Amino acid sequence: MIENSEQMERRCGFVSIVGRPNVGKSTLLNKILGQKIAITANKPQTTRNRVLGIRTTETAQTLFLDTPGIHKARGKLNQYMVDQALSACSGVDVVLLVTDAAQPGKSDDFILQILAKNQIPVVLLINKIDCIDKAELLPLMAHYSNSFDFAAIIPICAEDGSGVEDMLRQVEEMLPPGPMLYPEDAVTDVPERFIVAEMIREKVLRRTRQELPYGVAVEVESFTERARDGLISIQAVIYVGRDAHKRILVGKGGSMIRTLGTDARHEIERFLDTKVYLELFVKVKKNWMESDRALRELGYN
Ligand SMILES: Nc1nc2c(ncn2[C@@H]2O[C@H](COP(=O)(O)OP(=O)(O)OP(=O)(O)O)[C@@H](O)[C@H]2O)c(=O)[nH]1
Ligand SMILES: [Mg+2]
Repeated sequence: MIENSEQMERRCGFVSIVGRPNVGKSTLLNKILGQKIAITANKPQTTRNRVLGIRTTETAQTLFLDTPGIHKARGKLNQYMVDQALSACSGVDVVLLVTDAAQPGKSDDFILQILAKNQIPVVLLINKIDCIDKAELLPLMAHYSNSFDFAAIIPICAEDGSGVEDMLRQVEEMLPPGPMLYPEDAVTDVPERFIVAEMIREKVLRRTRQELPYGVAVEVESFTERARDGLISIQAVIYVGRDAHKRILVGKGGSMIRTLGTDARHEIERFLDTKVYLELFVKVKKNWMESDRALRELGYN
């Protein structure tokens, strides 16, 4: 009997996903969960908040924290983002440090110095291995193992999932035994409204260039379900810091905002698994990224 109940006990713990911007942290979280809850884009500084992703199996409940990319922060919004990431480097059971196989030259030394102080096991994930020759991998792994005492070094491709199952097994074994902290079917603790706002921001990120994407914030103002047919009606505001950015986002005769609306609606419908009516507005909040008050209002505090 005792042996049986011991076998039944799951492991449970927190695992942070950290690394430089754009290395594939959020792509990895979505792959782990088999569902998209974190937005991704081929631009640095996509993620701005910590996002919890919960994976429950027969043997463990692993609580993953996706974090913003760690970089030299200039400005208040960026400082908030880096603080979010750094605070996830302590008080957790395992840290996953994600790097980009194709850009190994860019140093992770700053992050490693912080991790070295915290005495938490660090697993190095060399991501985007689809972008390099197989022959380059072993020297790369050797280079990393000389630079830090990693608990493991695992090559992965977050996009197609190669190596991810193997990594999950290894990470599970590093967690302490303990009761589950979330219901078995929970995937995240962030509200649907937040994910919807993020999905709209993702579409802006993917359709715009230069400094515009970094000056965008999205707020869902209303989110209501129609009793008759379950259609969800969403009104959201896209905030920009400058008049010129508003003109770009609205586009000629409203063409850009219509495209963004269609892109976002498709994604939100997939996420909520129902028909959605989406209305987008663009408003200027002058230089909001440097205003403590505006940052607070937009949830960056
Ligand atoms: N080729 C390839 N591309 C990948 C892989 N994983 C992620 N990417 C791409 O890398 C880009 C950045 O991915 P994200 O998941 O947004 O990166 P991130 O580390 O969360 O970025 P920040 O939130 O800005 O810190 C996206 O264009 C992804 O599609 C991979 O395994 N292979
Ligand atoms: Mg991200």
